[in-house]
Amino acid sequence: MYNYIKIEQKEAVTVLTISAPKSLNALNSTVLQELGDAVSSLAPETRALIITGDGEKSFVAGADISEMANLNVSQGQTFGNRGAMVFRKIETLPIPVIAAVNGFALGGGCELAMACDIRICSENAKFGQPEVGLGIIPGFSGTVRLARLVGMGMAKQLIFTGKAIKANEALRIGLVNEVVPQAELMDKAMEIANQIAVNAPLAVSAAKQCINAEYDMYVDDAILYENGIFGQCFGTQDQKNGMKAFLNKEKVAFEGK
Ligand code: CO8
Repeated sequence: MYNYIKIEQKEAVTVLTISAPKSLNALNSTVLQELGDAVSSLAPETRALIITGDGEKSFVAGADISEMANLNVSQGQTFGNRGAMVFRKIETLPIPVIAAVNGFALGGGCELAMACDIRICSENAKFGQPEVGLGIIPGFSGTVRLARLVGMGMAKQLIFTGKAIKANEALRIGLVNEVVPQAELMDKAMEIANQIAVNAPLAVSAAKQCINAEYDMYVDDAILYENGIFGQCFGTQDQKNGMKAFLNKEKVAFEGK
């Protein structure tokens, strides 16, 4: 169905693999289009999405440099916007998204990982924003998200120098949550996804919506926003079933209602 995207459904978890091996999974327009289509048509039973790259060398080696080389100003903006919109779609999906970073996450690859909710990586992973060495800036929202994740000073150093960092440094600065051996990467991603998938889906989704929306709000507005969504949880069957099961010392299978 797709040329560059592989989809595997493992019960409530979808694994999406970007596969453009000739260019280390670089993002050309078609890959971006397919990525956007794939995340828009996930199976309805999906409660967590894992995004990874094909092979053991690269997650995504960036936007496709051969496609960008001859763009003019407006074409550059169009290309940047295409990636930015797909990544925003991922960031605002109603389910959690885990990036399982299996190698190079450079430029658009690092930006894709940052649009995911949770990042784990293999020991051989490398992260960086090398764009200024190509005469451009991060254009898939890297200047927006990197500072929010690792702080302004570290983000500026990474973007101004263009230097890549290893997995353990990414862990130290908070760019990834966990580093594991390559052979354990997908098991670890599945473990986290399954821990999410057993919880009440509407509540998980509401929590994601709150964390995303409240991050940039004035604290009193954020507290009010959370309160509104918290109250709505009590209108769900999952809340009734979850609390009843706890009080009766039973297990609950949430229905997402
Ligand atoms: N685009 C296109 N092709 C690529 C890319 C890429 N980003 N990365 C690797 N490739 C290709 C190589 O050209 C090579 O192709 P070929 O075999 O035909 O020569 C193949 O993949 C294998 O790559 P290497 O031989 O270079 O493999 P190495 O192991 O020697 O090096 C590296 C691996 C370090 C990852 C190296 O390939 C590299 O530096 N790649 C480029 C990394 C980079 O600069 N990424 C950022 C790109 S810019 C970007 O992402 C901006 C995002 C925002 C865009 C906004 C638009 C306006």
